[in-house]
Amino acid sequence: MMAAPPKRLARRITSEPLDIPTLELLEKKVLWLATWMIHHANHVRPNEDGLKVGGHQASCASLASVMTALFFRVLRPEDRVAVKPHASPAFHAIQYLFGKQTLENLKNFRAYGGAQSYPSRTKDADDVDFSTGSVGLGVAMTAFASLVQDYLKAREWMGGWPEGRMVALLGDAELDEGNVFECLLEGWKHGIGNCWWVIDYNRQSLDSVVSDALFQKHADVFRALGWEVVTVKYGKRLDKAFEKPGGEALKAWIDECPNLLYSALVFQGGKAWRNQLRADLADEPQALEIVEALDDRALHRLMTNLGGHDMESLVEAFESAPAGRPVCFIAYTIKGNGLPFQGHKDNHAGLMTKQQLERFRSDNGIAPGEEWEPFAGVDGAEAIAAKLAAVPFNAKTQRRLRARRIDVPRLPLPAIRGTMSTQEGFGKILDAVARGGTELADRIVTASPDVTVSTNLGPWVNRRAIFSRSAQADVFQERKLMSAQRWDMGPKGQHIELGIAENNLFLLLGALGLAHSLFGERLLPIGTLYDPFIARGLDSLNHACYQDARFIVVGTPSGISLAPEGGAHQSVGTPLIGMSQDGLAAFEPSYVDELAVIVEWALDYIQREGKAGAGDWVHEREGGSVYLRLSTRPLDQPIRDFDEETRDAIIQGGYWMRRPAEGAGLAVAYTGVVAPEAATALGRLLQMEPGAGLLAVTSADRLNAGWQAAMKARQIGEGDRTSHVETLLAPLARDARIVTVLDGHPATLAWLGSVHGHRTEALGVEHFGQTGTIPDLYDHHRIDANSVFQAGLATLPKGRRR
Ligand SMILES: Cc1ncc(C[n+]2csc(CCOP(=O)(O)OP(=O)(O)O)c2C)c(N)n1
Ligand SMILES: [Mg+2]
Repeated sequence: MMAAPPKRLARRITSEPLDIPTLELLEKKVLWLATWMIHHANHVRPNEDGLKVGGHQASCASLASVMTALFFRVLRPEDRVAVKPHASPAFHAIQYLFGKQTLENLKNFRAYGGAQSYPSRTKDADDVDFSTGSVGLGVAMTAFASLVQDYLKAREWMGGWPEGRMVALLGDAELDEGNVFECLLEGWKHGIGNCWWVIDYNRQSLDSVVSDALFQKHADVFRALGWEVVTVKYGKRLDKAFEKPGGEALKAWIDECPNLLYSALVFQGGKAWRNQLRADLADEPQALEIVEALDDRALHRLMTNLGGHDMESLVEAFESAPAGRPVCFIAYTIKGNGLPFQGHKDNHAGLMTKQQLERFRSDNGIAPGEEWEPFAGVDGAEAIAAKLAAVPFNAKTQRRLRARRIDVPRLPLPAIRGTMSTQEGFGKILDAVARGGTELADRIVTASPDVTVSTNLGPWVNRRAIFSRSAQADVFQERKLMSAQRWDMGPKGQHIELGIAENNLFLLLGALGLAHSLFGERLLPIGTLYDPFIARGLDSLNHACYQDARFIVVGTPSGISLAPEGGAHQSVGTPLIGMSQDGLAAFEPSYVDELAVIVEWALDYIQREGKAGAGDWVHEREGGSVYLRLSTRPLDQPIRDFDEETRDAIIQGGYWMRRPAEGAGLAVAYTGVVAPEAATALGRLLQMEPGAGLLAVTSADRLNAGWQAAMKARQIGEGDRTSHVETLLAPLARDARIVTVLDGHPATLAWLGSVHGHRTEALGVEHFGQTGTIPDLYDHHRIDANSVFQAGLATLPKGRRR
């Protein structure tokens, strides 16, 4: 009989925490449900495509005790948790027991629309705080979420939402990811307050067993960086055994046992333990007495009684941990604990066979057909269900918060004399906002990985100061030493200065960009970095977007237009990253007035309720993050006032700088800093094609996305919408030619020819690493005015060339 998940009873925080026996019972249920969920997906559900479905029974088993202790007893609703990605089934099982996950989703684990393979904020229906999947990133997010909480607390902005612990449950192999240590350093610099990392120390990764002494090094690193380290190594049964005569020798044996040997013995069980211990402890008769007093089953139970599987030890460790400072728990665990492949070095993707599962089911006292029943085989199920409804973590129905929208007034255009670059313009726009004293200005937080000054955030920082939990004056200013930068630091500062690690910028933007949802307070995060180094933090950027975090990232300088700065700093592919990154609207304006329109829109766009999830392609996203690709190349700025239509066109991705005549045979389309080259070339081409047009593409990304969405909608008969780019290119003749150019990969704009089937010559940068002046490099890569002209000429029928 299939039963619904436990009914929700009246919610209140009980003063009586769940006792150890109840927790042990729940732990079994979590392990059973997680194991069964994976088994069902792989062996029971019809398989339509012949692919292995997968899932990680061993990794779930490793963390089942820790997760039970935390979710059912220790955690509070305000605590936010990043769960080890491949423990997703254990997480969904817990949510199911809480009544926050449906049976249907569990049955559809890893299937379309079902519970996700790795916990997902955006795709899962249950209460995921941080998405995980790419190991190491969810972990680091908790450190930055903790920093964000400190930032909000310093402003007394935490409203009615209590301060919580930012908790990561991580696999030990996640500590091989460098980004984890990058974030530890940053966390130390900022003195993060309330962060817990619980390491599932099963000494196994995907491929094998990890080196023995590594962990001592890790513990040292944590301590050196201000963390309290709590090791939960032995369970209570082992603790007791160690107190007996001979216990010390037994303890020494365990402590010295190499990881590989311990794993093998765990897998082999009682007899193997006995043989090994008889051989190794031959000189320790008292220790052997402890061993010989137990039968094989009891000996195995004792030798595998690690702290990470001992409910009492875990609860004790969690409940006696210090408050208000970061704590790292090293919980010794066994990968696959309690399952047939426990300890086996190859168990990472191992799945139990049907026979093994049958046996496990009957060992758990579950009758066939009652596999999904939350409390099958348990006496007093009603009473346990009632207790679950009163578990603190389950006490608030709504943990996903909302925040008020911050009004975005019209941004004034900075005073422009002569030439200016978009990067400089950006600094001036932000400076004007800082001066304005609006609520908008107060809610902006900036961050930069050691390129604050060189990306023009200096003026903003001078006005809005640097965030630090304690106040510190700028000594250079105090001593009246000449400096353009005034770097006051204090709790009210609005710029978070990071070390160079770009991963940290994106992880911080991710955490800042979730403040509305995690803490109920709206922040408007803006991060700057050199455009080429987006690649360094790309996985973290993707991770932030996947969580639907909201922020503006400014990549500057970009392309080859930083010329003498040299090849190692050039970015070629970032426009394509901007186009392909889901959840990120990419813009590359040429002029500062366009930029002002985009920044104003972006500050609102990052606040809009998104429509993440299925159907993204049909309905254009309503909100998301924004990427601005800017430049240090100064350009003559046009003097003009945009009408509303042009402002809207800039946001949709493009407008005509020179409108083509009806039936024109040629258009030049450009993006970003090569606007003057495109304009000069067009001037020459006009002699041959007087009706030719000049198209400014401010966002290839949005232009393309609008086109894709309109095409797909038409294909499935959802209206006859025409996209912006289709409208823009409509005046061109059927056989017109398009020349595209940008300081970036030519594929960014080459697709424009597909919109109405126009032959297109796409210019751009395909090669990396050449220094020189702008004329040298534009000529070298064929994006100078002459090259654009020649490309245009090449498209014209022979008789029309002059
Ligand atoms: C960035 C990244 N690289 C590789 C993987 C593939 N992968 C998934 S889990 C895993 C090993 C995990 O070991 P550990 O963190 O110790 O967890 P355990 O399974 O032992 O609980 C690997 C390599 C991944 N998910 N993310
Ligand atoms: Mg591991």
